[in-house]
Amino acid sequence: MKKILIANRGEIAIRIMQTAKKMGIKTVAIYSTVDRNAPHVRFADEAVLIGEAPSNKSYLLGDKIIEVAKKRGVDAIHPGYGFLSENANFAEACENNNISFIGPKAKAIKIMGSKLAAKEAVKAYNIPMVPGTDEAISDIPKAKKLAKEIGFPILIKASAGGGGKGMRVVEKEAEFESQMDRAISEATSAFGDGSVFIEKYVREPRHIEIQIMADTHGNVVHLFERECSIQRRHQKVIEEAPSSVLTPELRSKMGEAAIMVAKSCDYVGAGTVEFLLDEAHNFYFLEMNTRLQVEHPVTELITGTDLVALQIRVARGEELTITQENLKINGHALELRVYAEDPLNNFLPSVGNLEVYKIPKGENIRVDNGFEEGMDIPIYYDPMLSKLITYAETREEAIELMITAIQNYEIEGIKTTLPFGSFVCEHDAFRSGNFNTHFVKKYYSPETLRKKQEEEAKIAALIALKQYLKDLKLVRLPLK
Ligand code: MV4
Repeated sequence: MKKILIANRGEIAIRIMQTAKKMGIKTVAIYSTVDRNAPHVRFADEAVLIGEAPSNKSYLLGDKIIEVAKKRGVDAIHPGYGFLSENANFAEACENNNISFIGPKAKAIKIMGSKLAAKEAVKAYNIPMVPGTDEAISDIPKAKKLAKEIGFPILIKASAGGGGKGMRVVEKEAEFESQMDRAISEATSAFGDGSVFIEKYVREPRHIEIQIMADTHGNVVHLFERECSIQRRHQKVIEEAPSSVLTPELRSKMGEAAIMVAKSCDYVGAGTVEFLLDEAHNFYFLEMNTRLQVEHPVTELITGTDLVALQIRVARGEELTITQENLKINGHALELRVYAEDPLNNFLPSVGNLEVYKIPKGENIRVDNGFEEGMDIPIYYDPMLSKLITYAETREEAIELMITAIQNYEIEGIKTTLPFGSFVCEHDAFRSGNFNTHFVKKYYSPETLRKKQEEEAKIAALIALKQYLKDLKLVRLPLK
């Protein structure tokens, strides 16, 4: 593998190119017209304009990207996350054109892209799942009977849904029919597929996912968990590894289950198996993400691995050299996603120019970044600017380092979620480790953030005043 094309932009394109360069592999960037001067374009050995700003006219044009790859003599395509990363047709088209797709086979992407197909695939492997139906259900009286057997509250999910879309909680029997009607029509209009299924609703879950890595020789290892419960409207905010609630026993049980999920679909490459963990610490398989995830760095830090390097080696057909026995957790890592969104104004995307943009530096601070000072934030793509990642021996130290790093991150010209990040990191519930997926809804409001910022401004003013008085005294002292 001498040359790879990165079918992505921003921080993840740069992240992938960094590893490729280290491995002596040439890189080809693609870009849209608004990204002409973007850092990922300059970072690559070659760069090709692919189309207009909207994703469906550039980063989503699979056929055009393959054409470019062929012209440039590319051996493999890394899709990053988002865009074409979980597009089975694209993965297949790459292989049909003799270009290696750095990811799993199309078959695995297809299976895991459908929640019902995923449930079906793992059925024979003894993976714990939330009690529910394992088939699409459109017969409402039949569904109601099943719901009563499962017991309320129940959750209606769209099979084609994802990221929380197409889900409805039903608290009691009386609401069941109307909620089913709504769920089916919503799923039909949103996904063109009205298949829904029902599950017992887990009220206070944590979201814990397991990183796995599989080679083409039948070896599968897990690289432990990431705690991803701190999310807002299904958008992750802070991820960490390890989770403060897993015991070594639970960790290895979940790891084993994740490996089985991977085996159930002949998985190859880096993947993530999502679980819910209930209050009694029972875990349930939810779904599998068949890509390199945004939050992969926290796993890299605690395991001392380079997941992109492993992906590339697996794609070259090499056997994994890491073994389960040799994998150990070392230290604690936190990741804050820094978005160009205003936390005081309903997280509205904040577009504009990065007038000041200075990234914090220091030992055990990693910033996976795709932006630089003076750039405009394009409105066409995900508004994530960077990922601020800290690493330390203990969770407490990693949190302290995160708070300091946020203070040292200088951004002017646009609003960002950095203050929201310090709100979470300073919160007692977060610090105690005792939280679940309801954290943001439960504790966050713009008013609390505004109050916190006012308090801090007051304290800063008091410190300045104290210094001023001290200075005055120094002047006055000789007069006495
Ligand atoms: C659930 C659940 C409770 N009970 N399933 C949300 C996205 C999708 N991946 C699955 N999700 C959930 N499934 C049952 N049976 C609660 C959620 C859920 C959630 C899961 C992970 C992270 C954040 C979440 C926020 C709200 C709901």
